[in-house]
Amino acid sequence: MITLYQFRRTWGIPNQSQFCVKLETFLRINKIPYQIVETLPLKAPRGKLPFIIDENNHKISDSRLIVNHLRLKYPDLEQVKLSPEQNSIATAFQRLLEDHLYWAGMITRWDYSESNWQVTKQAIFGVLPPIILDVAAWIYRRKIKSQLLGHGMGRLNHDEVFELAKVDLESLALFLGNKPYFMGDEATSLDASAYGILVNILACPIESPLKEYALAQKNLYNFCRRMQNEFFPELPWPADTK
Ligand SMILES: N[C@@H](CCC(=O)N[C@@H](CS)C(=O)NCC(=O)O)C(=O)O
Repeated sequence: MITLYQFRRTWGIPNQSQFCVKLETFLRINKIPYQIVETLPLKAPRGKLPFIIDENNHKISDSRLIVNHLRLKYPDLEQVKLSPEQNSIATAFQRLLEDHLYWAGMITRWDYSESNWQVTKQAIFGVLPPIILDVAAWIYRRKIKSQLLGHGMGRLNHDEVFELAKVDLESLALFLGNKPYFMGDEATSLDASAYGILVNILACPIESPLKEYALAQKNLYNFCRRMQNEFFPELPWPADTK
């Protein structure tokens, strides 16, 4: 059985890591059995979560490469067989989500406000003893801020970040429209990715104009709630529990 290494569950959503939600959702869409080991990225092969150890004891990291590996291994994965054109659209949206909107979300957690940072700090490092917690969180925050500068998103002011991210959200909302899933009637890896990034913006306790704008896109909100109810029925939708 596949072993999935990821952060512990938090906030009533599958994971506070967008990519861990993505991969676990992909496994569930495709009904691939797995077991979870909770860990921190320090122990990950590329210093990032998630990663897996497969049935043959191969360690594979990066959700994109893990998905590719699983697709080769199980050729019948995902109920939907997309056309080449649909595939190219799905790839472009996946990149928008994972390589652009994701970073705007990271700004809200690590840089935007002190209160968001405190919530983030507890969610990630709360498993550590108090003295180690503060030091680890300080070192990590510096590391993530330098990643934000490296990506370029961290060189913009917050208003500029949110303006750009709003266009991402608008594009996603327009493309989803009234469809149940992004590519039609059945869930694909794009839905796993979209749910992973979006649920971590609109259903977690990180307050910002980005969250407000995402919540205002009703179809994106309903999409996330539907995905969670369908693929993580054991986790009641956070907004319904208030
Ligand atoms: N491209 C990677 C991204 C994974 C990633 O960024 N994971 C974050 C958590 S959401 C992480 O572990 N970051 C730790 C770090 O950068 O030090 C994937 O698709 O798996």
